[in-house]
Amino acid sequence: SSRHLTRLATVTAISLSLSISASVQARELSVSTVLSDAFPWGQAAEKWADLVAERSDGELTLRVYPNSQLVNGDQTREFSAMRSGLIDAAVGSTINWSPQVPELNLFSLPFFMADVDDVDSVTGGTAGEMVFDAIESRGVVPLGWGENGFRQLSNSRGPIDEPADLDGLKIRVVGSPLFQDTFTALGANPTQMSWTDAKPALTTGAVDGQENPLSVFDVARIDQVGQEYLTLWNYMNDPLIFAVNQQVWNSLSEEERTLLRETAEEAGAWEIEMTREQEPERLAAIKERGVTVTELDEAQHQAFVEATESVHDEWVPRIGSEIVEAARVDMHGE
Ligand code: X2X
Repeated sequence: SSRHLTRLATVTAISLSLSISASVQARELSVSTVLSDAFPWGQAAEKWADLVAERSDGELTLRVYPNSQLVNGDQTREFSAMRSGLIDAAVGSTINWSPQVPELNLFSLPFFMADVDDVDSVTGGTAGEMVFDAIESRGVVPLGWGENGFRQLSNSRGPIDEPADLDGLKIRVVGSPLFQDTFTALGANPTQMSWTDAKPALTTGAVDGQENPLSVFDVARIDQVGQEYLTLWNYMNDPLIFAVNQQVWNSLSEEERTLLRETAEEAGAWEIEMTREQEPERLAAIKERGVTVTELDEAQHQAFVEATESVHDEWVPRIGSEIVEAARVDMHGE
């Protein structure tokens, strides 16, 4: 009957408008990462997305865009893109954001943090708070920490256990000026390039070496592009930071903010633990594939420390001596 049809139309209209308003309310945020979920880094972002989807009943979702694709492969533009709102959020490396947030160079100071206890003392201490304030003052809201890991040195030429071994070696470094200075101080010939360009450059032999955490070396099979020598020198740790654009943050409800922060902290803690737990197996796998692994004794370590002291002289003022001092106190006490 026509009455029946009218009712049907009304019901349809109501359910249509309900689903439209639901889809307007359900919000998807883009999350940028440099590495995919083949790596702990990408897995950290996916974990964050899973936790958010679960606990928001799908009302708020995160969509992860790996391989720096939202910044056309240029990872040093990730922070600017997040600040300007081109991307909503990111799980990013302190190295890649340091061109815009100089305080983040704290973590790249060579041989400043010796082990994971030092890292945790800094990220969980006063210096960590100061670093988060520095990020926030530049229009991005930091939520939690993750970890890419301690960065180790590999090359195709031979074992490296003293600075002289780096003499004239072409080393791919990330696009952050501090790394240029560190490898220049060591007598190497550093070349800045994105991760996207790094593997081809290693493959063709355009560069002799690179530096990255064990997880990256292992998953990306860096040994298969001729990097047969690996020096474990723990010269710096590369923390990851979960963060959101300020305007996006302001537009969220109090409940959504709490959800995003708690899930970022949880995903970060989960990824840090996993990354650290996996390192021994990764090292064993790398050795198994025939890579010559060099460890430094105390005197050899000291020679690298001394060779890079000029980098501290140059960079502590740019980072801010207050933050560097706070980090020292966080690690070693007053
Ligand atoms: O480019 C690198 O070496 C990487 C993947 O480790 C970073 O993004 C810092």
